[in-house]
Amino acid sequence: MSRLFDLTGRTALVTGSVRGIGFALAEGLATAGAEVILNGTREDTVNAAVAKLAANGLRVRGRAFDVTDERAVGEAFAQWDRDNVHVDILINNAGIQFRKPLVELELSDWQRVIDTNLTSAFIVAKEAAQRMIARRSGGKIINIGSLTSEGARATVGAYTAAKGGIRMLTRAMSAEWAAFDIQANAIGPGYILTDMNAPLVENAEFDAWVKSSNPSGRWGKPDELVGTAVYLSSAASSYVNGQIIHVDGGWLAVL
Ligand code: GCO
Repeated sequence: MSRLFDLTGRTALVTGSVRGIGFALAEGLATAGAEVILNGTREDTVNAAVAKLAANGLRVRGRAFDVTDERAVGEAFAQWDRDNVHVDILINNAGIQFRKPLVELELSDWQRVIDTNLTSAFIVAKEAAQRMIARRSGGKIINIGSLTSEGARATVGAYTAAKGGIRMLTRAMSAEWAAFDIQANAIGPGYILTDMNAPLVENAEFDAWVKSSNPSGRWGKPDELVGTAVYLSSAASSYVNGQIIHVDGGWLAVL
């Protein structure tokens, strides 16, 4: 049974993995046996995250690049081609949040959120899938969605549009890539204790809303997403495609 979830011999790229959910997923996949490539926009924070996991004996490497920059993404994959490093598992986790009512939102801020949270998933997955198809190796693509992939919250309109797009882009990926034994799925985190959400946790009213809106009565922790990520990265999900698995304490299951 354990072989079913064993990622030994696989290489995983986790975008936006120097902290928070991405870092937890990188650590979890490495613990499950994968060699993991960490990513962020800054070399110093990527190196620090790599050092932290390597100190625990995990097989990790890092590369700093902007996932919204098509050229930088192409250069990263070209370098891995030269190094004979093949991405078998891609977790499109990179994302930002920008909270402002739509009527006040600058187009530049809208575009930045869409580029980082949605377009980057296309850019990076395209490079990865091209190689998976050419190698005839199959592969795993896991996009990070959200509660806002299913429902909207006021003041996070760009994020909601992007995460709704992630839900449907995941289905589009499975429509085109399942025939090549590439399983594309998504994980929808609930409200998770991360730096991005710190302002919300510290807001007593919002904190109470989160706790009263899901039957678990609490915020989730980044490492509570690891099991689903390992499942979707492993042979255990070889016939699962185009799905979004919500890890939300039951939020979306109840009235
Ligand atoms: C917000 C939060 C949300 C959560 C998450 C919920 O401002 O509402 O940042 O976006 O982080 O996406 O699934």
